[in-house]
Amino acid sequence: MANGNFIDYVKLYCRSGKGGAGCMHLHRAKYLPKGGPDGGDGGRGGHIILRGNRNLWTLLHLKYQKHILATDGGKGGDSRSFGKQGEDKIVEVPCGTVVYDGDTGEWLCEVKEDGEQIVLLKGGRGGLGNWHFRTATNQAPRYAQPGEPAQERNVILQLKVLADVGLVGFPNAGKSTLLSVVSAAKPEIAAYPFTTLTPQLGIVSYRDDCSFCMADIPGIIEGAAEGKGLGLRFLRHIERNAVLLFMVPITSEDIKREYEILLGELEKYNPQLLTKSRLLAVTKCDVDKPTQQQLKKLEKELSVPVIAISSVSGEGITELKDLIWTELQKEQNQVIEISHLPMDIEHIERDEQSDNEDEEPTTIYLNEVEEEWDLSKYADIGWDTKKK
Ligand SMILES: Nc1nc2c(ncn2[C@@H]2O[C@H](COP(=O)(O)OP(=O)(O)OP(=O)(O)O)[C@@H](O)[C@H]2O)c(=O)[nH]1
Ligand SMILES: [Mg+2]
Repeated sequence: MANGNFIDYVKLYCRSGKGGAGCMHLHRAKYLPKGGPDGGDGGRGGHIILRGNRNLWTLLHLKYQKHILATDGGKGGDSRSFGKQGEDKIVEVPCGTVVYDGDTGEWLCEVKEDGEQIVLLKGGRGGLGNWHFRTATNQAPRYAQPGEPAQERNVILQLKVLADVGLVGFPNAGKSTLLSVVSAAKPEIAAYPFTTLTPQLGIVSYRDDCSFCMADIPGIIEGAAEGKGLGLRFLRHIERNAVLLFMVPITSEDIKREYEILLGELEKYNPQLLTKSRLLAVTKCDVDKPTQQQLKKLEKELSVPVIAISSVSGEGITELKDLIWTELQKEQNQVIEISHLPMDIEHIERDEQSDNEDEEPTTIYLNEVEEEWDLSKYADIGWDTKKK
């Protein structure tokens, strides 16, 4: 997928449908001038529903769709007929979409699974028709309930891709090369930093029928938390990975220091990231072979499993897959819950300025009856509220 097509942030204005008004109607037929109240109920307004879809993996389809509006419920009719129900608006989103309030940045909900549906905004209930209000003392109620108002809200959808393993490393560490070797993904690979500009996903098949998902994110550098390099914007894509695979090339001057810098940057972004299982792969081991003692020493100093790999010669790749699989099977890595910090909407690292200036329709729905009831037309048939 081309880089420009990976959209992981959209801001939308959503509005559900308002409920239809109940009907005020008095039945009248030939030889039956006082047929009684028979106004039907209004229909429910349409909901705004988010639905997870595993076939999507970007929010691109919503990029140019700024307003999502469900339709209103229809008014009730005479003969106790119900108003039409408003049409629900179903918004398909990739699994792993997190929803924030567009004005306050407050976390609202999260769509995790394929087919999971979340009602973001409820449609208003339809009002009751005057048939419901008939009593022994008021046999001709000349009022009906109005429909409930619609709900409206600005929301921000942010995608945090759901993968099992996330690759963390400096630029040029060989992350994309590993992904291309173990999966069918075809990320861009080159000998210059920041080749990868958007997250890439790959499905790694393991042994017979097993597989897991691997996410390659753009390289991180020291000071990323202060916005250096591509910053930490993409780190949210590893927030929900069960295992983090750190990658440091053997050519690095100080593997330990490089690992610690990466860890420090992750901590600055979200300290919860440090609670995840970690593995360290020393990459490019075809260039220079580390000794067993060196690896053991690293393992001890950093208290993390260390493995030497080479994507070029294939050395250590099977062992790495075994290691990742064993980690993924551990019980503590099965549930990947993470609390989503509220979004700082003042400082979003996005060029969405123009979008924010979009004029949103300022529709205010009050609990009002939609039409004035014309009572005079009933005067001549003897239906009068003053008359007992
Ligand atoms: N010799 C050798 N070279 C490798 C190996 N893995 C990657 N490289 C080379 O290292 C360079 C960078 O590889 P990438 O996979 O693009 O690195 P990256 O970590 O994805 O880099 P960014 O996307 O910029 O963050 C490329 O020139 C690769 O050919 C390896 O196992 N052995
Ligand atoms: Mg890359």
